[in-house]
Amino acid sequence: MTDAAHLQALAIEIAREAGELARVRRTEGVAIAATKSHIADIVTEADREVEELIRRRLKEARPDDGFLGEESGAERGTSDITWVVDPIDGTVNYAYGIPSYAVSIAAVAGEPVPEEWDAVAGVVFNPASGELFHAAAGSGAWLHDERLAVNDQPMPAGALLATGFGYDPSTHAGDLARVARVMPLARDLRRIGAASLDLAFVASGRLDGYFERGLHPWDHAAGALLVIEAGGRVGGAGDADVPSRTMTIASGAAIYDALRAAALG
Ligand code: LIP
Repeated sequence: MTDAAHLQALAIEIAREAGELARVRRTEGVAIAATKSHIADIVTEADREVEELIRRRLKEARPDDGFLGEESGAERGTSDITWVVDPIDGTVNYAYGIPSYAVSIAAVAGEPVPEEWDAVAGVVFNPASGELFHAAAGSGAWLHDERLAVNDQPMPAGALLATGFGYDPSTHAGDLARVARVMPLARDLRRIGAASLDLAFVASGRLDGYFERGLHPWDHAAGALLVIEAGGRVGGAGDADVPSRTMTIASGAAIYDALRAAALG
């Protein structure tokens, strides 16, 4: 088994265990543990408990690897691999009981920053739907055992796009202005509330494209690999054209340049 395949298999195993914990905690009732960047930016007790489980299982399996998690921060490893983890992406959906949230686990090689890393394996698991999206670099993107491909067909009615809005209300005017710039490309817009699922849906052809400002590395690390392995493009702003806090863009090649130009304004 290649390193990428091995890392993918480990991520799948851990994501399933972590996702089941998140699902059970949801049935027991969700407690808000704290707020972070803004009063709307919540973290639940389950977020913290699920990330602790993921971090513990990864340390048991691969003690020399690094870790970058939404809730417990960063730890440099001595191997070339860093695990980039969002324990419950779509936290507000999770807190409200909307069944669109996911455990997102990615293994990256190199410097643990999006501009530098090479994604090696990624898993996005929605415990509410049971859907597990996964990819290993060079081996395609999959939903269980179904091979995925982005939509690159002509879109005479326009593209089905998704986006998201930040927790800070002061960013909403800019986000809505961006939507206004992008809408001429769109047949309709979806707001799913979990970046990892938005990206998984682009990879699976359920969306034609996705754009969002303000994402963290753990929001897009696994989902971006899914899109690339499904034949799509992922990028952002600036010359490096990689996902960043400034912008994340994902689609098939047919609409990528137009979507990026409209989203960046
Ligand atoms: C969320 C993203 C979503 C975005 C939210 C939030 P979280 O991540 O997945 O796309 O619109 O503002 O950033 O906070 O649920 O891990």
